[in-house]
Amino acid sequence: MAKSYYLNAENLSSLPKDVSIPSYDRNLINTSILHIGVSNFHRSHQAYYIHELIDKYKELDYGICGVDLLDSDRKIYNILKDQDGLYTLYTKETNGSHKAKVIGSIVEYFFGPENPLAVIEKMANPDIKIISLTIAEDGYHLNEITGEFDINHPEVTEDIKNPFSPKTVFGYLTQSFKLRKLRNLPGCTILSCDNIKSNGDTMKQSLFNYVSKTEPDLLDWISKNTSFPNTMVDRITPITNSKDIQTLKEDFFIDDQLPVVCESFSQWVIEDKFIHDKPAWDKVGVQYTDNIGPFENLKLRLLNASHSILGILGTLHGYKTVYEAANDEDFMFFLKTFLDNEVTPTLTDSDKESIENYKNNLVSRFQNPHINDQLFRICQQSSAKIPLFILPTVKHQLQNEKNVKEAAFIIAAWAKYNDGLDDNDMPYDIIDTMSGRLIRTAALSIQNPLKFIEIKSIFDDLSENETFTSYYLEAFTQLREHKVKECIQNWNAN
Ligand code: CS2
Repeated sequence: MAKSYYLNAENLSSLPKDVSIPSYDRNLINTSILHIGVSNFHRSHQAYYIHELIDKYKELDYGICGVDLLDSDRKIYNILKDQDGLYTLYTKETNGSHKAKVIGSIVEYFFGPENPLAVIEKMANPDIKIISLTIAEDGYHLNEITGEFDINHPEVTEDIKNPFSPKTVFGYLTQSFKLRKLRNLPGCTILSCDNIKSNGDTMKQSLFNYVSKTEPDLLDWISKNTSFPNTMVDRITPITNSKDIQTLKEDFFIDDQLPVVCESFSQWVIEDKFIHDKPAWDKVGVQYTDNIGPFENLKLRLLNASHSILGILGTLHGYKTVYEAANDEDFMFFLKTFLDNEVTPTLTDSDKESIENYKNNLVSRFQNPHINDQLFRICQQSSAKIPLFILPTVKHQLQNEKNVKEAAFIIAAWAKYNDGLDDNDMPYDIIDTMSGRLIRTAALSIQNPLKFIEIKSIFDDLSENETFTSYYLEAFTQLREHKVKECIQNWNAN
Protein backbone atom coordinates (compact mmCIF):
# COMPACT_ATOMS: atom_id res chain seq x y z
CA MET A 1 0.00 0.00 0.00
CA ALA A 2 1.27 3.48 -0.86
CA LYS A 3 2.11 5.85 1.97
CA SER A 4 -0.88 7.41 3.72
CA TYR A 5 -0.83 10.72 5.56
CA TYR A 6 -2.06 11.17 9.10
CA LEU A 7 -4.75 13.83 8.90
CA ASN A 8 -3.65 17.04 10.59
CA ALA A 9 -2.98 20.66 9.60
CA GLU A 10 0.64 20.00 8.73
CA ASN A 11 -0.09 17.15 6.31
CA LEU A 12 -3.01 18.78 4.49
CA SER A 13 -1.00 19.94 1.51
CA SER A 14 0.54 16.49 1.06
CA LEU A 15 -2.82 14.82 0.42
CA PRO A 16 -3.47 13.69 -3.16
CA LYS A 17 -5.11 16.09 -5.60
CA ASP A 18 -8.45 14.27 -5.67
CA VAL A 19 -8.97 14.99 -1.97
CA SER A 20 -10.64 18.35 -1.49
CA ILE A 21 -8.92 20.34 1.28
CA PRO A 22 -9.83 23.71 2.83
CA SER A 23 -8.82 26.53 0.51
CA TYR A 24 -8.83 29.00 3.40
CA ASP A 25 -6.43 29.87 6.16
CA ARG A 26 -8.03 28.34 9.26
CA ASN A 27 -6.02 30.68 11.50
CA LEU A 28 -8.00 33.65 10.19
CA ILE A 29 -11.39 32.24 11.14
CA ASN A 30 -13.39 33.86 13.94
CA THR A 31 -15.48 31.55 16.07
CA SER A 32 -19.07 32.71 16.39
CA ILE A 33 -20.82 29.34 16.71
CA LEU A 34 -20.53 27.00 19.63
CA HIS A 35 -21.88 23.58 18.79
CA ILE A 36 -22.79 21.02 21.45
CA GLY A 37 -22.59 17.39 20.33
CA VAL A 38 -19.89 16.94 17.69
CA SER A 39 -21.57 13.77 16.43
CA ASN A 40 -21.19 12.24 12.98
CA PHE A 41 -24.42 13.99 12.05
CA HIS A 42 -23.16 17.44 13.05
CA ARG A 43 -20.01 16.79 11.06
CA SER A 44 -21.83 15.59 7.94
CA HIS A 45 -24.35 18.41 8.08
CA GLN A 46 -23.89 21.77 9.83
CA ALA A 47 -20.06 21.69 9.92
CA TYR A 48 -20.13 20.79 6.21
CA TYR A 49 -22.44 23.70 5.25
CA ILE A 50 -20.28 26.11 7.20
CA HIS A 51 -17.11 24.73 5.63
CA GLU A 52 -18.66 25.30 2.20
CA LEU A 53 -19.48 28.90 3.07
CA ILE A 54 -15.97 29.65 4.27
CA ASP A 55 -14.41 27.74 1.39
CA LYS A 56 -16.47 29.22 -1.44
CA TYR A 57 -17.17 32.72 -0.16
CA LYS A 58 -14.35 33.32 2.32
CA GLU A 59 -16.89 34.23 5.00
CA LEU A 60 -14.49 33.98 7.92
CA ASP A 61 -16.87 34.82 10.75
CA TYR A 62 -18.58 31.47 11.11
CA GLY A 63 -15.97 29.26 12.73
CA ILE A 64 -17.26 26.50 14.99
CA CYS A 65 -16.15 25.74 18.51
CA GLY A 66 -17.14 22.11 19.03
CA VAL A 67 -18.15 20.99 22.51
CA ASP A 68 -18.94 17.54 23.83
CA LEU A 69 -20.51 17.09 27.24
CA LEU A 70 -20.64 13.33 27.61
CA ASP A 71 -17.84 11.27 29.02
CA SER A 72 -18.58 8.70 26.33
CA ASP A 73 -17.44 11.23 23.71
CA ARG A 74 -13.86 11.29 25.00
CA LYS A 75 -12.70 9.49 21.86
CA ILE A 76 -13.95 12.37 19.67
CA TYR A 77 -12.10 14.79 21.93
CA ASN A 78 -8.81 12.88 21.73
CA ILE A 79 -8.93 12.37 18.00
CA LEU A 80 -10.05 15.88 17.07
CA LYS A 81 -7.23 17.21 19.24
CA ASP A 82 -4.68 15.06 17.42
CA GLN A 83 -6.15 15.91 14.01
CA ASP A 84 -6.32 19.68 14.65
CA GLY A 85 -10.12 19.58 14.38
CA LEU A 86 -9.92 18.14 10.83
CA TYR A 87 -11.83 15.15 9.54
CA THR A 88 -12.84 13.73 6.18
CA LEU A 89 -16.36 13.82 4.82
CA TYR A 90 -16.61 10.67 2.75
CA THR A 91 -19.61 11.06 0.43
CA LYS A 92 -20.95 8.02 -1.40
CA GLU A 93 -23.28 8.23 -4.39
CA THR A 94 -25.67 5.47 -5.43
CA ASN A 95 -23.67 4.93 -8.65
CA GLY A 96 -20.55 4.04 -6.68
CA SER A 97 -18.63 7.27 -7.11
CA HIS A 98 -17.22 8.60 -3.89
CA LYS A 99 -15.56 11.81 -2.78
CA ALA A 100 -13.29 12.76 0.09
CA LYS A 101 -13.43 16.29 1.40
CA VAL A 102 -11.47 17.49 4.43
CA ILE A 103 -13.68 19.77 6.52
CA GLY A 104 -11.97 22.63 8.31
CA SER A 105 -14.80 24.58 9.95
CA ILE A 106 -14.27 23.21 13.49
CA VAL A 107 -11.43 25.42 14.63
CA GLU A 108 -11.77 25.05 18.40
CA TYR A 109 -12.90 22.23 20.66
CA PHE A 110 -13.79 21.94 24.36
CA PHE A 111 -14.59 18.83 26.35
CA GLY A 112 -17.10 19.39 29.18
CA PRO A 113 -16.09 16.54 31.52
CA GLU A 114 -12.46 17.78 31.45
CA ASN A 115 -13.15 21.43 32.21
CA PRO A 116 -16.79 22.44 32.68
CA LEU A 117 -15.98 26.00 33.74
CA ALA A 118 -14.05 26.63 30.53
CA VAL A 119 -17.12 25.50 28.57
CA ILE A 120 -19.40 27.80 30.57
CA GLU A 121 -17.01 30.72 29.98
CA LYS A 122 -16.83 30.01 26.26
CA MET A 123 -20.64 29.86 26.04
CA ALA A 124 -20.82 33.21 27.79
CA ASN A 125 -18.28 34.78 25.43
CA PRO A 126 -20.04 37.56 23.47
CA ASP A 127 -18.27 36.47 20.25
CA ILE A 128 -20.49 33.38 20.36
CA LYS A 129 -23.65 34.44 18.55
CA ILE A 130 -25.14 31.00 17.99
CA ILE A 131 -25.17 28.01 20.29
CA SER A 132 -26.27 25.06 18.19
CA LEU A 133 -27.06 21.55 19.36
CA THR A 134 -27.32 17.95 18.33
CA ILE A 135 -28.14 16.20 21.59
CA ALA A 136 -30.47 13.52 20.13
CA GLU A 137 -34.18 12.95 20.68
CA ASP A 138 -33.83 11.87 24.28
CA GLY A 139 -31.56 14.79 25.22
CA TYR A 140 -34.48 17.17 25.67
CA HIS A 141 -36.07 15.32 28.61
CA LEU A 142 -39.45 16.47 27.39
CA ASN A 143 -42.35 14.08 27.23
CA GLU A 144 -43.99 14.40 23.80
CA ILE A 145 -47.41 13.53 25.11
CA THR A 146 -47.60 15.31 28.43
CA GLY A 147 -45.28 18.16 27.32
CA GLU A 148 -43.63 17.86 30.76
CA PHE A 149 -39.91 18.28 31.29
CA ASP A 150 -38.46 15.42 33.35
CA ILE A 151 -37.04 17.41 36.24
CA ASN A 152 -36.46 14.14 38.10
CA HIS A 153 -34.13 12.74 35.46
CA PRO A 154 -30.96 11.66 37.35
CA GLU A 155 -28.67 13.95 35.30
CA VAL A 156 -30.98 16.91 35.79
CA THR A 157 -31.08 16.28 39.55
CA GLU A 158 -27.28 16.13 39.56
CA ASP A 159 -27.06 19.47 37.76
CA ILE A 160 -29.36 21.08 40.28
CA LYS A 161 -27.07 19.83 43.08
CA ASN A 162 -23.79 20.75 41.33
CA PRO A 163 -24.49 23.77 39.14
CA PHE A 164 -20.81 24.47 38.38
CA SER A 165 -20.00 21.06 37.01
CA PRO A 166 -23.13 20.41 34.97
CA LYS A 167 -23.80 17.37 32.85
CA THR A 168 -26.77 18.51 30.80
CA VAL A 169 -27.06 21.21 28.17
CA PHE A 170 -29.62 22.91 30.42
CA GLY A 171 -27.20 23.16 33.32
CA TYR A 172 -24.50 24.61 31.04
CA LEU A 173 -26.77 27.10 29.30
CA THR A 174 -28.20 28.34 32.59
CA GLN A 175 -24.77 29.07 34.05
CA SER A 176 -23.55 30.78 30.89
CA PHE A 177 -26.68 32.95 30.65
CA LYS A 178 -26.21 33.96 34.27
CA LEU A 179 -22.75 35.19 33.34
CA ARG A 180 -23.98 37.02 30.26
CA LYS A 181 -26.65 38.74 32.31
CA LEU A 182 -24.24 39.63 35.14
CA ARG A 183 -21.72 41.06 32.69
CA ASN A 184 -24.35 42.90 30.74
CA LEU A 185 -23.54 41.04 27.53
CA PRO A 186 -25.87 40.38 24.61
CA GLY A 187 -27.65 37.05 24.30
CA CYS A 188 -27.49 34.55 21.46
CA THR A 189 -29.52 32.26 19.24
CA ILE A 190 -30.05 28.67 20.37
CA LEU A 191 -30.20 26.54 17.25
CA SER A 192 -31.38 23.00 17.75
CA CYS A 193 -30.33 20.72 14.88
CA ASP A 194 -32.00 17.64 16.24
CA ASN A 195 -34.37 15.46 14.43
CA ILE A 196 -37.47 16.26 16.42
CA LYS A 197 -40.60 18.18 15.62
CA SER A 198 -40.44 21.87 16.46
CA ASN A 199 -36.92 21.36 17.77
CA GLY A 200 -36.46 25.06 18.61
CA ASP A 201 -39.77 25.25 20.49
CA THR A 202 -38.97 22.00 22.29
CA MET A 203 -35.56 23.30 23.30
CA LYS A 204 -37.14 26.51 24.53
CA GLN A 205 -39.73 24.67 26.55
CA SER A 206 -37.18 22.32 28.13
CA LEU A 207 -34.82 25.17 28.99
CA PHE A 208 -37.57 27.37 30.39
CA ASN A 209 -38.84 24.47 32.48
CA TYR A 210 -35.37 23.86 33.85
CA VAL A 211 -34.66 27.52 34.53
CA SER A 212 -38.03 28.17 36.15
CA LYS A 213 -37.25 25.41 38.66
CA THR A 214 -33.61 26.38 39.25
CA GLU A 215 -33.01 30.08 38.53
CA PRO A 216 -36.42 31.73 38.07
CA ASP A 217 -34.86 35.23 38.15
CA LEU A 218 -33.11 34.48 34.90
CA LEU A 219 -36.27 33.75 32.90
CA ASP A 220 -36.95 37.31 31.94
CA TRP A 221 -33.38 37.85 30.65
CA ILE A 222 -33.56 34.63 28.60
CA SER A 223 -36.92 35.59 27.10
CA LYS A 224 -35.56 38.92 25.94
CA ASN A 225 -32.07 37.90 24.84
CA THR A 226 -32.36 34.56 23.13
CA SER A 227 -34.28 33.02 20.23
CA PHE A 228 -34.98 29.43 19.28
CA PRO A 229 -35.51 28.98 15.52
CA ASN A 230 -36.98 25.64 14.48
CA THR A 231 -34.92 23.74 11.92
CA MET A 232 -35.33 20.75 9.65
CA VAL A 233 -32.12 18.78 9.19
CA ASP A 234 -31.51 15.94 6.78
CA ARG A 235 -28.59 13.83 5.67
CA ILE A 236 -28.29 10.08 6.12
CA THR A 237 -25.12 9.51 8.11
CA PRO A 238 -24.36 5.91 9.14
CA ILE A 239 -21.97 4.86 11.90
CA THR A 240 -18.45 4.90 10.44
CA ASN A 241 -16.92 1.42 10.38
CA SER A 242 -13.31 0.23 10.25
CA LYS A 243 -13.70 -0.66 6.57
CA ASP A 244 -14.44 3.00 5.76
CA ILE A 245 -11.29 4.06 7.60
CA GLN A 246 -9.34 1.48 5.64
CA THR A 247 -10.83 2.46 2.25
CA LEU A 248 -9.97 6.09 2.86
CA LYS A 249 -6.40 5.03 3.46
CA GLU A 250 -6.25 2.82 0.40
CA ASP A 251 -8.14 5.01 -2.05
CA PHE A 252 -7.28 8.50 -0.86
CA PHE A 253 -4.12 7.97 1.26
CA ILE A 254 -5.75 9.69 4.24
CA ASP A 255 -5.16 8.24 7.68
CA ASP A 256 -8.20 9.66 9.46
CA GLN A 257 -9.49 8.12 12.69
CA LEU A 258 -12.75 10.08 12.63
CA PRO A 259 -14.09 10.22 9.09
CA VAL A 260 -17.80 10.65 8.45
CA VAL A 261 -19.58 8.70 5.74
CA CYS A 262 -22.74 10.13 4.23
CA GLU A 263 -25.02 10.24 1.21
CA SER A 264 -24.70 13.12 -1.27
CA PHE A 265 -28.23 14.42 -0.50
CA SER A 266 -28.53 17.03 2.22
CA GLN A 267 -31.13 19.56 3.28
CA TRP A 268 -31.25 22.22 5.99
CA VAL A 269 -34.26 24.46 6.47
CA ILE A 270 -34.21 27.10 9.22
CA GLU A 271 -36.77 29.53 10.59
CA ASP A 272 -35.59 33.07 10.10
CA LYS A 273 -35.51 34.06 13.78
CA PHE A 274 -31.97 35.03 14.80
CA ILE A 275 -30.95 37.32 17.67
CA HIS A 276 -28.03 38.67 15.62
CA ASP A 277 -27.86 39.00 11.83
CA LYS A 278 -29.10 35.98 9.97
CA PRO A 279 -26.04 33.94 8.81
CA ALA A 280 -25.36 33.92 5.07
CA TRP A 281 -25.86 30.16 4.96
CA ASP A 282 -28.40 30.50 2.15
CA LYS A 283 -25.42 31.04 -0.18
CA VAL A 284 -24.63 27.35 0.23
CA GLY A 285 -28.10 25.88 -0.07
CA VAL A 286 -29.67 26.45 3.35
CA GLN A 287 -33.34 27.44 3.01
CA TYR A 288 -34.79 30.08 5.31
CA THR A 289 -38.51 29.93 5.94
CA ASP A 290 -41.29 31.41 8.04
CA ASN A 291 -43.12 28.12 8.15
CA ILE A 292 -41.11 25.05 9.03
CA GLY A 293 -44.14 22.78 9.58
CA PRO A 294 -44.50 21.32 6.08
CA PHE A 295 -40.76 20.55 5.84
CA GLU A 296 -40.73 18.85 9.23
CA ASN A 297 -43.79 16.77 8.58
CA LEU A 298 -42.48 15.45 5.27
CA LYS A 299 -39.17 14.53 6.81
CA LEU A 300 -40.31 13.02 10.11
CA ARG A 301 -43.42 11.22 8.89
CA LEU A 302 -41.97 9.92 5.63
CA LEU A 303 -38.21 9.50 5.98
CA ASN A 304 -37.73 8.90 9.69
CA ALA A 305 -40.89 6.82 10.02
CA SER A 306 -39.77 4.64 7.07
CA HIS A 307 -36.41 4.19 8.74
CA SER A 308 -38.00 3.03 11.99
CA ILE A 309 -40.24 0.61 10.08
CA LEU A 310 -37.41 -0.90 8.09
CA GLY A 311 -35.35 -0.95 11.28
CA ILE A 312 -37.89 -2.85 13.38
CA LEU A 313 -39.23 -5.23 10.72
CA GLY A 314 -35.77 -5.72 9.20
CA THR A 315 -34.16 -6.55 12.55
CA LEU A 316 -36.89 -9.08 13.34
CA HIS A 317 -36.22 -10.74 10.00
CA GLY A 318 -32.44 -10.80 10.54
CA TYR A 319 -31.39 -8.03 8.16
CA LYS A 320 -28.61 -5.76 9.31
CA THR A 321 -28.74 -2.72 7.01
CA VAL A 322 -31.32 -0.33 5.58
CA TYR A 323 -30.08 -1.31 2.14
CA GLU A 324 -31.02 -4.99 2.66
CA ALA A 325 -34.47 -4.16 4.01
CA ALA A 326 -35.10 -1.56 1.28
CA ASN A 327 -34.42 -4.16 -1.38
CA ASP A 328 -36.93 -6.64 0.00
CA GLU A 329 -40.07 -6.43 -2.14
CA ASP A 330 -42.45 -7.48 0.64
CA PHE A 331 -41.05 -4.91 3.03
CA MET A 332 -41.18 -2.19 0.40
CA PHE A 333 -44.74 -3.02 -0.60
CA PHE A 334 -45.75 -2.77 3.05
CA LEU A 335 -43.87 0.49 3.47
CA LYS A 336 -45.38 1.99 0.32
CA THR A 337 -48.88 1.07 1.49
CA PHE A 338 -48.24 2.76 4.83
CA LEU A 339 -46.79 5.89 3.23
CA ASP A 340 -49.52 6.17 0.59
CA ASN A 341 -52.58 5.21 2.64
CA GLU A 342 -51.74 6.39 6.12
CA VAL A 343 -49.03 9.07 6.02
CA THR A 344 -49.89 10.93 2.80
CA PRO A 345 -53.40 11.96 3.96
CA THR A 346 -51.84 13.60 7.03
CA LEU A 347 -49.51 15.82 4.97
CA THR A 348 -52.18 18.40 4.42
CA ASP A 349 -49.78 21.33 4.22
CA SER A 350 -47.74 19.99 1.26
CA ASP A 351 -48.81 19.69 -2.36
CA LYS A 352 -49.27 16.33 -4.03
CA GLU A 353 -46.28 16.71 -6.33
CA SER A 354 -43.81 17.48 -3.53
CA ILE A 355 -45.07 14.52 -1.55
CA GLU A 356 -44.71 12.12 -4.49
CA ASN A 357 -41.24 13.45 -5.33
CA TYR A 358 -40.20 13.15 -1.72
CA LYS A 359 -41.38 9.53 -1.52
CA ASN A 360 -39.65 8.52 -4.75
CA ASN A 361 -36.41 10.15 -3.77
CA LEU A 362 -36.60 8.43 -0.40
CA VAL A 363 -36.62 4.98 -1.94
CA SER A 364 -33.51 5.68 -3.99
CA ARG A 365 -31.76 7.11 -0.95
CA PHE A 366 -32.52 3.97 1.06
CA GLN A 367 -31.38 1.78 -1.82
CA ASN A 368 -27.92 3.35 -2.03
CA PRO A 369 -25.75 0.21 -1.77
CA HIS A 370 -22.72 2.16 -0.60
CA ILE A 371 -24.30 3.60 2.53
CA ASN A 372 -23.94 0.85 5.05
CA ASP A 373 -26.59 2.29 7.37
CA GLN A 374 -27.12 -0.16 10.20
CA LEU A 375 -30.59 -1.07 11.41
CA PHE A 376 -28.98 -1.20 14.82
CA ARG A 377 -28.41 2.58 14.61
CA ILE A 378 -31.94 3.24 13.45
CA CYS A 379 -33.56 1.17 16.23
CA GLN A 380 -31.69 2.93 19.03
CA GLN A 381 -33.95 5.06 21.22
CA SER A 382 -37.12 3.93 19.45
CA SER A 383 -39.12 4.95 22.53
CA ALA A 384 -38.22 8.56 21.72
CA LYS A 385 -38.58 8.09 17.95
CA ILE A 386 -41.91 6.27 17.56
CA PRO A 387 -43.91 9.06 19.28
CA LEU A 388 -42.33 11.57 16.89
CA PHE A 389 -42.21 9.62 13.66
CA ILE A 390 -45.25 7.32 13.68
CA LEU A 391 -47.77 8.21 16.36
CA PRO A 392 -48.66 11.67 14.92
CA THR A 393 -49.80 9.82 11.78
CA VAL A 394 -51.89 7.42 13.88
CA LYS A 395 -53.46 10.29 15.81
CA HIS A 396 -54.32 12.22 12.66
CA GLN A 397 -55.78 9.18 10.94
CA LEU A 398 -57.89 8.18 13.93
CA GLN A 399 -59.20 11.70 14.37
CA ASN A 400 -60.32 11.60 10.76
CA GLU A 401 -61.67 8.06 11.04
CA LYS A 402 -59.14 6.86 8.48
CA ASN A 403 -56.96 3.81 8.04
CA VAL A 404 -54.38 2.75 10.67
CA LYS A 405 -53.95 -0.89 9.62
CA GLU A 406 -50.27 -0.66 8.70
CA ALA A 407 -49.40 1.55 11.66
CA ALA A 408 -51.00 -0.96 14.05
CA PHE A 409 -48.88 -3.73 12.52
CA ILE A 410 -45.73 -1.65 13.03
CA ILE A 411 -46.51 -1.10 16.72
CA ALA A 412 -47.26 -4.80 17.22
CA ALA A 413 -43.92 -5.57 15.53
CA TRP A 414 -42.19 -3.12 17.84
CA ALA A 415 -43.67 -4.96 20.84
CA LYS A 416 -42.15 -8.16 19.47
CA TYR A 417 -38.87 -6.40 18.69
CA ASN A 418 -38.49 -5.80 22.43
CA ASP A 419 -38.16 -9.57 23.00
CA GLY A 420 -34.63 -9.07 21.68
CA LEU A 421 -34.66 -12.16 19.45
CA ASP A 422 -34.95 -12.28 15.66
CA ASP A 423 -36.70 -14.90 13.55
CA ASN A 424 -33.51 -16.95 13.36
CA ASP A 425 -33.31 -16.95 17.17
CA MET A 426 -30.36 -14.60 17.06
CA PRO A 427 -30.33 -12.13 19.99
CA TYR A 428 -29.75 -8.39 19.54
CA ASP A 429 -29.34 -5.54 22.03
CA ILE A 430 -32.11 -3.07 22.75
CA ILE A 431 -30.43 0.30 23.14
CA ASP A 432 -32.99 2.59 24.65
CA THR A 433 -33.25 4.71 27.78
CA MET A 434 -36.55 2.90 28.39
CA SER A 435 -35.17 -0.57 27.56
CA GLY A 436 -35.93 -2.05 31.01
CA ARG A 437 -39.58 -1.07 30.87
CA LEU A 438 -39.93 -1.99 27.18
CA ILE A 439 -38.47 -5.45 27.68
CA ARG A 440 -40.55 -6.14 30.81
CA THR A 441 -43.75 -4.92 29.19
CA ALA A 442 -43.11 -6.85 25.98
CA ALA A 443 -42.76 -10.01 28.11
CA LEU A 444 -46.03 -9.29 29.97
CA SER A 445 -47.72 -8.63 26.64
CA ILE A 446 -47.40 -12.29 25.67
CA GLN A 447 -50.26 -12.95 28.13
CA ASN A 448 -51.97 -9.60 27.71
CA PRO A 449 -51.08 -7.99 24.35
CA LEU A 450 -52.60 -4.61 25.22
CA LYS A 451 -50.06 -4.16 28.03
CA PHE A 452 -47.50 -2.85 25.57
CA ILE A 453 -49.63 -0.04 24.20
CA GLU A 454 -50.72 0.84 27.71
CA ILE A 455 -47.34 2.52 28.27
CA LYS A 456 -48.94 5.94 28.56
CA SER A 457 -45.74 8.00 28.27
CA ILE A 458 -45.36 6.62 24.74
CA PHE A 459 -48.87 5.85 23.55
CA ASP A 460 -51.08 8.13 25.61
CA ASP A 461 -54.60 6.62 25.47
CA LEU A 462 -54.14 4.67 22.22
CA SER A 463 -55.02 1.38 23.95
CA GLU A 464 -58.57 2.70 24.38
CA ASN A 465 -59.15 3.14 20.66
CA GLU A 466 -60.96 0.11 19.31
CA THR A 467 -60.16 0.72 15.66
CA PHE A 468 -56.48 0.70 16.48
CA THR A 469 -56.56 -2.16 18.99
CA SER A 470 -58.45 -4.52 16.70
CA TYR A 471 -55.72 -4.29 14.03
CA TYR A 472 -53.01 -4.29 16.67
CA LEU A 473 -54.31 -7.47 18.32
CA GLU A 474 -54.64 -9.22 14.99
CA ALA A 475 -51.07 -8.28 14.02
CA PHE A 476 -49.80 -9.19 17.48
CA THR A 477 -51.28 -12.70 17.26
CA GLN A 478 -49.94 -13.27 13.77
CA LEU A 479 -46.47 -12.06 14.77
CA ARG A 480 -46.44 -14.49 17.72
CA GLU A 481 -47.35 -17.42 15.50
CA HIS A 482 -45.38 -16.70 12.32
CA LYS A 483 -42.16 -15.14 11.16
CA VAL A 484 -42.28 -11.45 10.37
CA LYS A 485 -41.79 -11.99 6.65
CA GLU A 486 -44.85 -14.26 6.40
CA CYS A 487 -46.90 -11.83 8.47
CA ILE A 488 -45.94 -8.93 6.18
CA GLN A 489 -46.88 -10.99 3.10
CA ASN A 490 -50.17 -11.84 4.72
CA TRP A 491 -50.83 -8.22 5.77
CA ASN A 492 -49.94 -7.04 2.25
CA ALA A 493 -52.38 -9.53 0.71
CA ASN A 494 -55.36 -8.55 2.87
C1 CS2 B 1 -32.79 8.04 11.42
C2 CS2 B 1 -32.13 9.38 11.26
O1 CS2 B 1 -32.03 7.83 13.64
C3 CS2 B 1 -32.95 7.64 12.87
O2 CS2 B 1 -33.98 7.11 13.22
O3 CS2 B 1 -34.02 8.04 10.78
O4 CS2 B 1 -30.90 9.42 11.90
C4 CS2 B 1 -31.95 9.74 9.77
O5 CS2 B 1 -30.94 8.97 9.19
C5 CS2 B 1 -31.64 11.18 9.62
O6 CS2 B 1 -32.67 11.93 10.19
C6 CS2 B 1 -31.49 11.55 8.15
O7 CS2 B 1 -31.47 12.91 8.01
